Amino acid sequence: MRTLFVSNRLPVIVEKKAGVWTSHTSSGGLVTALVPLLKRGGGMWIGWPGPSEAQGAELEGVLEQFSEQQGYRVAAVPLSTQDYQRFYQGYCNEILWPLFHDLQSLCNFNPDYWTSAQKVEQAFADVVEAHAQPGDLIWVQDYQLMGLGRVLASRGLQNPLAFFLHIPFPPPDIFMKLPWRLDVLRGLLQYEVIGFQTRRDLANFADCVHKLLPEVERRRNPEEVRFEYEGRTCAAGAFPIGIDFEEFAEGAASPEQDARLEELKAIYMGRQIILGVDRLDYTKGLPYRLRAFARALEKYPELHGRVTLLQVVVPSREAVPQYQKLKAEVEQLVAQINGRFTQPGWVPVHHLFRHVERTELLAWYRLADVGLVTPLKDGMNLVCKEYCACQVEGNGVLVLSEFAGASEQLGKWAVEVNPYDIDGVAAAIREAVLMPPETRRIAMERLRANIREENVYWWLEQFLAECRVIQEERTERFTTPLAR
Ligand code: GDG
Repeated sequence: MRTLFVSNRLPVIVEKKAGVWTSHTSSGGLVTALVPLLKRGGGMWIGWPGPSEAQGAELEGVLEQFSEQQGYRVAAVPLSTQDYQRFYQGYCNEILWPLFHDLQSLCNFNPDYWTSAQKVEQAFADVVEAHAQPGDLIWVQDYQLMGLGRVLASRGLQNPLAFFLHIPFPPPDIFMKLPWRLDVLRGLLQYEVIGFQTRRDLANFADCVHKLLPEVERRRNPEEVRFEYEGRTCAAGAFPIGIDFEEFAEGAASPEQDARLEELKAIYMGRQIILGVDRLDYTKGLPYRLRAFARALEKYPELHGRVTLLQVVVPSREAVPQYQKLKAEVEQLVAQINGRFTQPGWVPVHHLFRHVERTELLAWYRLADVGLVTPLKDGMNLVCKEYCACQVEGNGVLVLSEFAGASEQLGKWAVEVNPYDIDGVAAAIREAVLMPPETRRIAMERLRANIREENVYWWLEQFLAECRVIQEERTERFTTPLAR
């Protein structure tokens, strides 16, 4: 089955270098996993090419060149500046993102954003329609394009439609705040397969359908929930996304990394490194984490001089005021902690506000004695999986929020925390730092085995297998009466 993969952003960065338009692929586990599928099946990736200045024929030329270089085709959905602002920055980042992470007080339910979202969905549908061939699987990615299934179905497109949500799905009392809740739910039910990251999200979705659309029939099986709506069947399941484990593990164990590790160890002089790596985002729980670290230093003086918190914060969504406020709050907390606890030769928090090169990131993942991953809510969280994959010596301890999707798979071998519980996270930091080597080794071995097995290729295969099952059932339903 050929796949048309649709996401808000294309995996391509278009830029002008020395007066010439160039393009290169944006890296990431999802791209790595999907590219072989696209190359093999002759599929295509459809999405917005990002805020580049290239337009019309010029843009098409760059993307044509990109398609030839990469061995799979891409097609662009152009968006005007106003659509970008109202749809992406507004509807996606000021409404869906906070609401789906249970932070409804941060939402700005501006009705113009919704109007814009519908316009953008039509623009995506135009491009999908122009490229879809009969039988192609149309696989839509993430919350930005939840409504695309509805538009495609209303245009009479007969292709199988699938959707994967990378972020959490909220429980009914939060989802109900969305003024367009019925449109969104009805839209999702147009997909034949919906993938969520966890059973928690699947259960929340099923509860929302039950509460808001009681007429929809549903059947709960152990692994999935089936909904019957307007003559269509929608199968929803939990498909936790993984990483390319081998790529991280091998990258972290390379000879260059051995050398870099020695350098870093010399710099940190035997101190335990507690590592945090996050996009600047209020869902990642940075202020709570910093307060918990301060609390740990306050309550457990034995940690003084013995630990360093290395916190990488990657700039993100800088145009949104809440993100500017968060940046200032993080900087203030870091300054307060360092001002209060620094001693000659020891600065407790090393804070980097920038994107870090991948090779350096792998070195830090390998070096760190503790991976501190405490989002307030997260669809999955890949950082915790990458950290464990890079723990080639197997000595690290994962401290993990119970509200990260990853806790369903990894929680039992991590030190689990409620990220809002400052005393609890402080105690977990101490527990992790003081954990005996044998206990660390056993837990890290189990974590790594799970992440190696349930990797990004496993995720892809599970999801596509479900799509094939649903397709076969659909074909049977349509052909059986004729056969009789
Ligand atoms: C969404 C969902 C879900 C970070 N800093 C640097 C850097 N990174 C890379 C990490 C990791 C990625 O960014 C972050 O992934 P997360 O999963 O933690 O978070 P989101 O970006 O919010 O992703 C999330 C995910 O989709 C997948 O379904 O897990 O829940 O919110 O890969 O390595 N990479 C480099 N330098 C950095 O400084 N090179």
